[in-house]
This record gives sequence, structure tokens and C-alpha cells, in this order.
Amino acid sequence: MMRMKVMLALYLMILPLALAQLKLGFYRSTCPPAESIVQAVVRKRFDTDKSITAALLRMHFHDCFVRGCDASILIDSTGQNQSEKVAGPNLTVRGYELIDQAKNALESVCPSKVSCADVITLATRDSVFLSGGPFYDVPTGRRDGRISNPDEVNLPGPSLPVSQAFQTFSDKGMTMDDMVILLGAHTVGVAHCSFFSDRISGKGDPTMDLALVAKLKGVCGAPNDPAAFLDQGTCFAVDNEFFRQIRSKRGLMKIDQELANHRLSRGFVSRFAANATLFRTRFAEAMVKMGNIQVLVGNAGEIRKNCRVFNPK
Ligand code: HEM
Ligand SMILES: *C1O[C@H](CO)[C@@H](O)[C@H](O)[C@H]1NC(C)=O
Ligand SMILES: *[C@@H]1O[C@H](CO)[C@@H](O)[C@H](O)[C@H]1NC(C)=O
Ligand SMILES: CC(=O)N[C@H]1CO[C@H](CO)[C@@H](O)[C@@H]1O
Repeated sequence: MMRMKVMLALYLMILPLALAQLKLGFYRSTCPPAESIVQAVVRKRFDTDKSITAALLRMHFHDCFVRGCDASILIDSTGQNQSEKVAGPNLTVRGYELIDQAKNALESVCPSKVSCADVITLATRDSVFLSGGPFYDVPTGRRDGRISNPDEVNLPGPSLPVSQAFQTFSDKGMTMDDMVILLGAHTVGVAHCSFFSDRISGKGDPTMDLALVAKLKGVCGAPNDPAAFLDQGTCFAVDNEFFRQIRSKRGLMKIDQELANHRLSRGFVSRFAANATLFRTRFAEAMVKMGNIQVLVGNAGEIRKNCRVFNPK
């Protein structure tokens, strides 16, 4: 009898913990059209702006690597208080208005049900697929955080050695294999010249292809910090071309190029470059894994009504 009571007590304690996790189709009963609403907004934008995929991939990364995937990146600064958005490189994160659009559409159908953190995750997933990448099921049920502090933004910089960048990733439970495939997101999008100008000054970085050095000198000679594509081959497709390019000394940023050269990462790079199927499988897996970093679930955090502001207390 005593034993049963203890077991029952234990069961009741464990139950809420067991339920409080991400799962596939979390909104199936609370907001059945949630995933299709997000998908429609992304598709509409993609029709006129293929660069939205790069924007969302980068936003998702920056969100998940600062306090976990909790939409802390979306918070606008207020008069007295600054948010993550004002921190250095995060200044070039874009796509906030797409998240607002999807959120507004969701609020009109099922108010206060779908978190902003899940909107980022789902929108990124949909844009990857539209850009020719894999489609993957992604678990949902994230909750939105109530903290967004620029001092906590500690993202790796583009000139960090592979070993130091890896420290940031392993702190989040990511393996070297995960880090390499996730950096494969640089298969789309651009970097501003200021992030790689050191590699094209003078004779140029010896690990960069000479023709690329010459080309980038031209691009970056223009005023106002222009940008160049990260993938010199297929700049709008989510594919393994980026890995082929860096194996031919055609990486833009130091971190990208070093992936192909460093003994800890080059084996992964050559496998992803050689096998498009492996790239697709591993990219999808790693995106799901990144989307699970330090998520808030259950009753933690909140479901924001407006992704840019915390709910009033
Ligand atoms: C060591 C890790 C990483 C470093 C140092 C890094 C650094 C950077 C830098 C400096 C830029 C250029 C930003 C600009 O000029 O506006 C950039 C762009 C980008 N990053 Fe990363 N990144 C890393 C990992 C990732 C990961 C894990 C993802 C996503 C899974 C990602 C996705 C992107 C995308 C898609 C762009 C292009 C953005 C656009 O075109 O708007 N990056 N990254
Ligand atoms: C305001 O500052 C505090 C830390 O001082 C932080 O916890 C909070 O999330 C900040 N950001 C906003 C936009 O309120
Ligand atoms: C490519 O990767 C896939 C998926 O991991 C694997 O099944 C296949 O055997 C690989 N192909 C080659 C040629 O190594
Ligand atoms: C990618 C990158 O350059 N990260 C920067 C993010 O913002 C912090 C704070 O401003 C910088 O220290 C990082 O280098």
C-alpha cells in the first residue's frame, strides 16, 4: 500500500515533466492550421524574394545560440532597455517583418496559441524546402522567453579558428559533425565585405583562390560595405555546393575556408561535398537538433501576442 502510494506520488511528479517537451504536431488540437498558415506566408514571400531563406536560417541560428530557441532575438529595444537586436553582428539579421506577418495571421485564427519561437522554427524549415533543401518534420511546443539582453549575445565571429568556434557549439551539445553541416547553411546568403576584408587585402589570403580575391576586391571597392554571396556556385540553393566551393579555396569568410582545411573538420567537409544525399539527411537532422537547444516548454516563459514585445505582466 505504502509502496503504491510512493509510486503514485512519483508518477504524478514525473508526469508533467514527461509531457513538457517538444513534439511533432504540437498544435494539432490547439491550432490545426498553424503549420500551413506559416507555410503560406513563407511561400508568398519566397515567390518575390528568394533571399528570405538565408535571412531565416541566420535568424534561427542567432535565436537558438543566445538563451536557447526562445524568440529572444525578436524583442525590440524600449526606451530604457536594449534588446539582443542591437548587439554587433546581429544588426544584419533580417526577416523580422515576415515573422510579424505569420504571427498576425496566426493570432487572427488562434490567438495566444502559437509561440514566436515556433514561428521562426517552422518558417525556417519551410524556406529551406522552397530553396531546394530537404523537407523535415520539426517538433514544436517551444515557449517564448521573457529576457532579451544584448550583453548575453556571445556568438562566434567569422575570423575565429575552427577549434574556438567549436567550443561555442559543443557548449550547446553540438558535435563537430553538427557544426560543419550547420555551417553548410552558408550555402545561401551573403556576407558584408567588412567580415572578410582582411582576406582580400594586399596579395590576399593564400588560402583563397586568386581569381576570387580579384573578384572580391572589385565588389568590395564600392562604398558602404557591400556584400558578396557566401556560396560562389549556387547562391540561392540549399545544397552541398558550398562544401565543394570551400574545397576549391573559394570560401568567403575565414571560418568557412578553415572548415575545409582544419584536420578536425575537413573529413566532414569532404563527405558532405561528395554526397548530396548525406548532406540533405544530415542538414535536416542538425536543424532539428539546433531547434531543440535550451527550449522553454510546458508552463515556462509565455506565448507572446506580439513577437517584438513581452506580454504585459
Ligand atoms: C561559427 C559559426 C558561424 C559564424 C562565425 C557565422 C558568421 C556569419 C557572418 C559574419 C555572416 C555575414 C553577416 C552579414 O554580413 O550580414 C553570416 C551570414 C549567414 N549565416 Fe552564419 N555564421 C555561423 C554559423 C551559422 C549557422 C549555424 C547558420 C544557420 C544554420 C548560419 C547561417 C547564415 C546565413 C544563412 C547567412 C547569410 C545571411 C543573409 O544573407 O542575410 N550561420 N554568418
Ligand atoms: C532589459 O534589461 C534586463 C536586464 O537588465 C533584461 O533582463 C531584459 O530582458 C531587458 N530587455 C528588454 C527589451 O526588456
Ligand atoms: C551517401 O549518403 C547516404 C546517406 O547517408 C548513404 O546511404 C550512401 O551510402 C552514401 N553514398 C556513398 C556513395 O557513399
Ligand atoms: C558573429 C559575430 O560577429 N558575433 C558578435 C555578436 O555580438 C557580440 C556583441 O556585440 C560580438 O562580441 C560578437 O562577435
